[in-house]
Amino acid sequence: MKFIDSKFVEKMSETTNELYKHGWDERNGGNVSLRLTQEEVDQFDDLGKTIRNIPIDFDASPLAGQYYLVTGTGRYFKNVHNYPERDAGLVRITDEGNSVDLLWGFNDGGQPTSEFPSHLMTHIQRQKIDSNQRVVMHCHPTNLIALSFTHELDEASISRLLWKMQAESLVVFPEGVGIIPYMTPGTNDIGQATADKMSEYRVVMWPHHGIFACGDSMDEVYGLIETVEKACQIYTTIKSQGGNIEQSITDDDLRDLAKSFGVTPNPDFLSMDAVKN
Ligand code: 2HA
Ligand code: ZN
Repeated sequence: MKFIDSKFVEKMSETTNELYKHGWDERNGGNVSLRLTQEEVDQFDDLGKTIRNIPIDFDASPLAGQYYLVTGTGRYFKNVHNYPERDAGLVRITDEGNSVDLLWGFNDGGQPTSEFPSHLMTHIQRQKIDSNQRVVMHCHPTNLIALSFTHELDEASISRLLWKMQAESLVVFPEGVGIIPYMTPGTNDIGQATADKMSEYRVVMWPHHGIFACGDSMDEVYGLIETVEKACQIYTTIKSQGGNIEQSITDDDLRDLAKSFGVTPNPDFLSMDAVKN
């Protein structure tokens, strides 16, 4: 079987297209990486040899030997589903961790996303917590970015706000939303700051820029971003309806939700002491 016909390329194509259609990845905005296992890679006849080696300028040696299907730098998400072999690539992290071997894709000379440091640093961090960690996704959701201008950049305050915008929020991101300061994209510094937050969160807000999220599957991470952005959109809509909140989800309601769905809310943002019986 050829890799181009795989479910991995299909899922990458479908997801980047969905992200584009939501308006969260204008021009070349956004990037996705998906880890594949050795067994998965071994199924394909055409992944035998290295096409070329691509240097990276940070130490990815904790991921040595791992495989990542990743979108390319400068590529437009509106195009990936038509040109996956040009706009995405499958790479293997070399043993030294300072470069990747290209096994498939980037067939016009392309390279992994400019946010590859943030992706790989996040993979390193999350694999310490969750051995099933596979996906990192970055995009530019409109309402979340808007919120980073109008709301104080406080993790407790924004997490509690988003939990109260819809019943689903607390169940999908009980740990809340991490926030880093505004930082220059594409740098190792933003990568390290993001990865540090990923020790506690699966979603990190990049103020005035977008969102970084991670998890075990494409659908799960996409769904996480969708749920956060939906909560932000409801907040935008409330403000555009005049902003008066006549009634809302209370802290007791959040505690009941947590109990009912068996999730543990971040204790810094919601105490479970007062659970109603
Ligand atoms: O890939 O979104 O943050 C383009 C970006 C950079
Ligand atoms: Zn971006």
